[in-house]
Amino acid sequence: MANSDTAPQGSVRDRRIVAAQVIVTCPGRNFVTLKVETGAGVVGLGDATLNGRELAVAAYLEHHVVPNLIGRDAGRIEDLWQFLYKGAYWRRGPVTMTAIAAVDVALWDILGKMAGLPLYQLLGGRSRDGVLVYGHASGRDIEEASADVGRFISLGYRAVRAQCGVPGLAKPYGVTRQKNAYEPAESELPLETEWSTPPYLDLVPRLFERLRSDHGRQIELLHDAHHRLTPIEAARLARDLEPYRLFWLEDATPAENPEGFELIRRHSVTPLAVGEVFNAIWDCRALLERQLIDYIRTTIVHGGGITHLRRIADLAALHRARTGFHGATDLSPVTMGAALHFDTWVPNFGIQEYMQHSEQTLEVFPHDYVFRDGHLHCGESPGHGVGLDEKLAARFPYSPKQLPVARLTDGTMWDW
Ligand code: EZ4
Ligand code: CO
Repeated sequence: MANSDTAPQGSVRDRRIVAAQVIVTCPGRNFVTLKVETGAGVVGLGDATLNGRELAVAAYLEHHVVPNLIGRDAGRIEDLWQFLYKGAYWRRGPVTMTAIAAVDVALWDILGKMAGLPLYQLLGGRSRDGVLVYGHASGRDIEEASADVGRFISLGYRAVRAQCGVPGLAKPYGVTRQKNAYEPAESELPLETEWSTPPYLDLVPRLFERLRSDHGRQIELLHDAHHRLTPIEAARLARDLEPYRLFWLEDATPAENPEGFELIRRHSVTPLAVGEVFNAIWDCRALLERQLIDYIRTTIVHGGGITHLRRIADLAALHRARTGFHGATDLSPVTMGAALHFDTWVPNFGIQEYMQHSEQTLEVFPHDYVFRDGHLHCGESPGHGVGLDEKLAARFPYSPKQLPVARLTDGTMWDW
């Protein structure tokens, strides 16, 4: 029944899914990719990477999703989404929603290739010329962080996230020791890092005071508190940062409890961004409906794919919130490609995070998006425009890595 509208087996219009394969590769960091193929030989790719928990999604796909795909019509994107979401009975959660996203993105990719159209065109066409992105600057101290922001500006960036070492704390979030981009998942078992809020709250306003004085009022500046503050501490930081006009303050406090954001709102007009660890519209709902955030960060790979993100973006639009998709290096270039098409179309676009992948990663994932004048531009090739060099991928076997944990200086487990 589900396949009654597909063309004869093997014909050029045969949309039946004949194969689906999970490919795990580690070109510098781990990525999980789902490759779906139709009877007509059209191939679509979806990202299924969940940092530090990669094999859980790979197993979910291999054992519980792929057997359900074979023989189904790849053109029934909505119905397959509903089948995987409702049919599992066990709804939501990062593993399930990442697996659903991988299928969904692969099917949109196939649709684009069948139609001979870039994904943004299928969504409703172009709403803007390019996608404003922000890069990640960091430094061990304020001096270094400011120099790094300057480096991004000289590369053409119009928006930069700034993170900075905290005196007395080894390995704070977001600060890289090497020249390459910050990669938090660096050891097989979680690295134990130390956290203390008072010196951080003292430092961050001074960092942004310095950034405004060094780089002027035009550059957009962002900061990620990475869930480490209590609501009242977050309120104080948001208020202290007001003179420096941040584009946003991200993940100021854990968002399981939306009431925490009411406290922040009561005290500050610094724009707030939340949602990179969300995976469904239900996680976003209270924060959006109660006007508690300005940017929603839930992205395609962890939020059930394009089909579900459209709904989240529409809900955000009702409340004048805009998108600001997560774009760390632990989301593969496949997600970046799909996200850029979405960003090019979505009416309530805000900004896109852009942490550049390593050369090795980019070689494994040939792509057609380009960076120019502070913006990323999706390509015009059919689908999302990102491929996978399987031969090269096979040379980089999976390497187990987990994200760090954080403890207060007395040993108490804290939010990382
Ligand atoms: O720590 O994606 O805004 N970006 C971030 C990221 C997250 C990683 C976790 O896997 O917070 O750097
Ligand atoms: Co973040």
